[in-house]
Amino acid sequence: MVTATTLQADILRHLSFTVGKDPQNATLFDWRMALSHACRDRIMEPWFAATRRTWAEDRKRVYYLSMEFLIGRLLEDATINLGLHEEAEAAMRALGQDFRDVVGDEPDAALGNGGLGRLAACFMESMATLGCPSYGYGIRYEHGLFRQSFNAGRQIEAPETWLDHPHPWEFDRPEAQYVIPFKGHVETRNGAAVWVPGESVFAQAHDTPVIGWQARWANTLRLWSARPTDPFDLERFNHGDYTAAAQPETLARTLSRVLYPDDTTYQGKELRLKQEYFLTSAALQDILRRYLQSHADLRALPKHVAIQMNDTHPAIAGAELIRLLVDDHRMEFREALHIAQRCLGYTNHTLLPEALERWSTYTFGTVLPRHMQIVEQIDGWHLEEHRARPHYVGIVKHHEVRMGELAFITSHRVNGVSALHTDLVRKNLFPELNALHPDRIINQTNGVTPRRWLKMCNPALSGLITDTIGSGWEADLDRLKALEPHVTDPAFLRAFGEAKRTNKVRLAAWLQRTTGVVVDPDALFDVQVKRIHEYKRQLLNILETVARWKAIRENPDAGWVPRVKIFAGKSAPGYAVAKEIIHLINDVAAVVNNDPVTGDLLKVVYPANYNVSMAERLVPAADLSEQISTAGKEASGTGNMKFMINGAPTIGTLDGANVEILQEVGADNFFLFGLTAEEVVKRREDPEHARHAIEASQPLLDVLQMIAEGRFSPDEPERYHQLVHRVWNHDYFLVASDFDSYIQAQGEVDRAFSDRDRWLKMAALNTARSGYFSSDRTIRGYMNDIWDIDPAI
Ligand code: 26V
Repeated sequence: MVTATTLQADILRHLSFTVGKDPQNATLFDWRMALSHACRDRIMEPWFAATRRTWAEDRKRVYYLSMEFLIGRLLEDATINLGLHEEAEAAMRALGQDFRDVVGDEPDAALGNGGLGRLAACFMESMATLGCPSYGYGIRYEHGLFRQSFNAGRQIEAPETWLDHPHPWEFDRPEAQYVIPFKGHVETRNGAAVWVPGESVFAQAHDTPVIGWQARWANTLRLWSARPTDPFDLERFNHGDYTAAAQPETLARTLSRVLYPDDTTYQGKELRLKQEYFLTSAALQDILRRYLQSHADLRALPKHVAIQMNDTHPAIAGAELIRLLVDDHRMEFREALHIAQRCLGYTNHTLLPEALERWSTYTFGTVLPRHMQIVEQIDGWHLEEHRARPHYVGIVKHHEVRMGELAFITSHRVNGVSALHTDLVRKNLFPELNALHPDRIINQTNGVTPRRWLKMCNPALSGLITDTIGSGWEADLDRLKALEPHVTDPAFLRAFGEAKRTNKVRLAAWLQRTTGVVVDPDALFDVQVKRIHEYKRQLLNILETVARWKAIRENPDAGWVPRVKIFAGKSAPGYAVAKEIIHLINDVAAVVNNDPVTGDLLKVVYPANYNVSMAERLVPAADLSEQISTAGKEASGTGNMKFMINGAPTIGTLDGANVEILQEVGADNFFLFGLTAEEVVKRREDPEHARHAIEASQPLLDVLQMIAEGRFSPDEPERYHQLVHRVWNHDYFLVASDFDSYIQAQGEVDRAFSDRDRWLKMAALNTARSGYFSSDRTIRGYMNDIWDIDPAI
């Protein structure tokens, strides 16, 4: 039994003996380290026990390969899953510290760009909760996603430095170290291929335990850092060539230095390919070493090992596993390929053509000469197996290696991340491969962990839920259904509204501290937070904001519902159009927020540096969830699920998992608008679609004119000429065509919100019907349909 008193003693012990500080002089950081170590101690026993059981029962393990893990903070999450949250709060209070300040001192581990990386983090937590023996494999980037600030409304990027201070959650594993070769050439010796690398680095492991709900199981997140194989070329140094002498160290230091911050356009950079191979090769060497510790026959590998590729970033895994089996273990190529296929699964996360990875055969063949041969061999084999296949199907085409095709052909399952997306993967992305392998593509709709995204981030609502239906929903989110009978109970609705208001008051105070803008907690909090991308259409939202501003000014006494428009998100540093949209939002905010006519009826806020921790503040305080991508473009979305769980109805298009959200919650509790994916394709056939839509909509004409005239950029009236020109002439994402439908849906939102009981009922039904979107359900799907693993608990 852990009580606040024993925990307090542990904290003080760690403060003295681990941190080396007297309580008299301890800083916030010192207290955080002491508390983190006291919690970490309690993870060790379940962690060792899970590992021991996996070995003893010779259980199959999942290896989740991902270039990104967007973890966020770990301390509070650990206290929640250890069942120590109240004790930790009490202990810190007794020690004269504010628990919120202490957990808030932890920097986010921002080792990811957005949805794909955050999904990997939710999956790790769900696998630990379900007792699915697994390892996450990733890169221990020294610098995660850049820090965003605004200068006169423009995005500025600064390096992120999460490892500046000691990171209490990881264990260095100097004994787990592998050589990762690159470049060089391939020789044939005794009929066998021998890769003679031109350079190499070591991959060294750092392990972070991942504790599941109620500490019943724990897994490992193993992140690799690069180190030089030869620290220093002494001979070159002695000859006076100082730069060349440091070369081995330079390669190693750059390899795991920084996360690529562009998740929108694939660029074909050699360093990125090296990072991908670095992760994949280290992981596979580690997997085979572990397997061979207790098994002799590599042919049984698929019975014991499932390897999941998170998008194509680790798609070299198929070729690498074949290389290890053939070159190091003397297996025949076809047998090796068959084993690789049965081990591997591939998850696709995007249909956007500009984000699909294809390496020039030159870059690929230079960095990975042996893999180039193996890829051609795989391609040749596949052609031979399917002689009837169209000639244009294949991995290597037009001097490019297509990583999607490589991943597909080397896997036994390929999955999309929502029902609609999977459909489009079948029809548009891999139609020929799907025809050849009709059972390979399956759906696994994304989910999010309810421990972090409800229990932890929304104590007000989770308290009410537990008071109403008891506990147990944390690990069985479908139980939220039991809330449904209560949504007609005025007392419950009042309590639901109070919980939301508590969160909104807290957010309002924070917004004032960070942005200086004062907002009314009783206004409708309308939230769009995610990476800035044209297809996500933050532009549509800000155009509606301008239209609303104009309409309020023209008729201030028309009984408007006060709104706070909240935007947050980063643009890829080189994505000029997205940066322009950020600038416009900030410019509109500056004008609107200072307008005495509209006053509290409309505010626009854009707190800088959106990350996991900011999402944990925004999501519980949202009234309305903006999920307004051009239909057919958002693979799934996971933010949409977080808002739904926390009782925010969606205004959205029929895109990604919105389709399933609508299905679960019902049309009365969802503000649907816009063209469908099929209509989008149709609409683009009219080359004048934007012009036609604009000319048919006076509000849109007015808004575009105001922006073009410099109403929001008086210091530089032409600032948005290009942006407006693009809406008129190159509106690929159909902002103009969906504008009127969006305005109408926003009007519906106003009407619904002004009827408080109606709104609260909608909000509560969103929570009650959100059970499907737990990542526990998603992981069960992967375990059944892809990994063939039974839970250990
Ligand atoms: C792509 C690239 C391209 C090359 C360089 C670096 C880089 C890094 C990340 C990506 C991933 C883009 C794909 C992605 O994040 N997809 C999102 O995945 C979510 C989880 O499945 C899903 O909810 C979102 O709808 C989808 O956009």
